[in-house]
Amino acid sequence: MSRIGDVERTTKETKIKLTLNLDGEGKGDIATGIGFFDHMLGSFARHGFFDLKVQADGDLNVDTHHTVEDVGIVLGTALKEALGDKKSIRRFGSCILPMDDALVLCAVDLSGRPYFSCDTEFTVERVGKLETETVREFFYALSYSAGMNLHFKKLSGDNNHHVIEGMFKALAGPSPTRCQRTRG
Ligand SMILES: [Mn+2]
Repeated sequence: MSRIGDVERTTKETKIKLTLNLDGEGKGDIATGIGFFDHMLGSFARHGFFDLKVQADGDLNVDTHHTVEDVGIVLGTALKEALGDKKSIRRFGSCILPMDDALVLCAVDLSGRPYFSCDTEFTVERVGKLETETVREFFYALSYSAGMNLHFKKLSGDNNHHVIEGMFKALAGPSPTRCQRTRG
């Protein structure tokens, strides 16, 4: 049984096509027009052993907000679709992920009830082209469209690139959203 979500979404602001295979090999094929965001989604795929394909064409002439938020909506929708009836998965997962100076906690419950809590702060306005305030928008959109309870806490860290990357890796990491089947 394949656990794949395949979603297309077009609005006035963005046109997004995304495929998520939960039982992949960690391959990312990602083009959002925002280099740092591609790097983050690639990390998420790699460390979650997901195959993730994203083609996003958004109104980057405005800013990165719509594109980042809408990729969150579409990724959450694809995750929900891929999980199907969620039979035999581990619902709960958590991870404390170190990334050099950054230490990030992520906890997930794939309960079907969306909730989002994010206790991370950033000290720069953007990393690369990505506005740091959109990081919160992305994970909020993801948690609500996937129907999951998602918590982040920054435990330490000064480098904004590392903190954000720590969030994406922690969500992918050891158990959250790996959505492993239980064995035996
Ligand atoms: Mn990096």
